[in-house]
Amino acid sequence: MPRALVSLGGNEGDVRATFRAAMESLRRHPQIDAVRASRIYSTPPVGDVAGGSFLNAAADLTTSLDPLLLLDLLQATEHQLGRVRALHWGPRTLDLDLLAFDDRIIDHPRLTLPHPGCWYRRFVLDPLAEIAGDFVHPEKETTFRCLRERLLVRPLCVRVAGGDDATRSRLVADLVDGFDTIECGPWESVKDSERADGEKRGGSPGLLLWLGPGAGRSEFSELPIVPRVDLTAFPESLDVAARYVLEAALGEPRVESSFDPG
Ligand code: A4P
Ligand code: MG
Repeated sequence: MPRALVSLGGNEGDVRATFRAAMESLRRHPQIDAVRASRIYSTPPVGDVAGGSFLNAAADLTTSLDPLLLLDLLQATEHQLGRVRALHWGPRTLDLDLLAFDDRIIDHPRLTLPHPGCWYRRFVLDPLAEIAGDFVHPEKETTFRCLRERLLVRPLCVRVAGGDDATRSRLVADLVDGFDTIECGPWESVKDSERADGEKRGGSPGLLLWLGPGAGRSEFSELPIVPRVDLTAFPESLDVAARYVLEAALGEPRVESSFDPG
């Protein structure tokens, strides 16, 4: 049976009880089997309107549902457990994201797989690595365990590519000012030998932020696959998107509790 990975997040109400109810409802579904849950983590909120700190967890399951039907079920579960979609990225009782479904790559108006943020967000990766560390991210072609470990290096090496010289320099300066656990510079300044060596070692830099152009994407496709993030795909401005990516990659989750089977 196909294997699916799901993330749980929430920062409103009794989130532990909501997570428990969500897990019970997944376990009860006749087309879902073998649900394993991670521990629950307390995580710093990412995003300016996200609200207070979050609890996050992950689930690893097998299912005979197809990906869109599983998404329908996750959304129905969010709804039953009190989720109101008032504000994009706003505070929520429960967010259930489908992170991956076997090795499927899907670009559908309702479903992007793998979930675009799943490989650099510590609030997703820490719980996930605990229960599905060996699962291979189908685009990055490396395991979730490795994707998490790459982000633990301090200072984290961040490179900025694309855009014009002025935008790139301004963003580098802002990020150096805003984050004291990174080492940041333009990608273009990295020597070819250093790049080749880094790629051989599994992909230095830790993160490679792409500023565009958004159309055509030929230069983006030449960047190393593991660390690259296309900031033009975010609805926010480039500097806000960069800040969100770094907050998500650097924010340290803390184990809060074991999943209480209820
Ligand atoms: N959608 C597309 N692909 C997927 C997928 N793989 N899984 C569509 C789930 N949904 C997917 O989602 C918006 C639309 O995405 C849906 O209509 C669905 O068809 P949503 O759940 O309604 O809205 P959202 O959750 O506000 O937006 P989004 O983009 O999913 O936000 P994220 O990525 O979930 O981030 N900080 C901490 N510490 N912990 C968190 O959990 N979460 C967020 C929200 C921000 N900050 C956080 C956390
Ligand atoms: Mg969501």
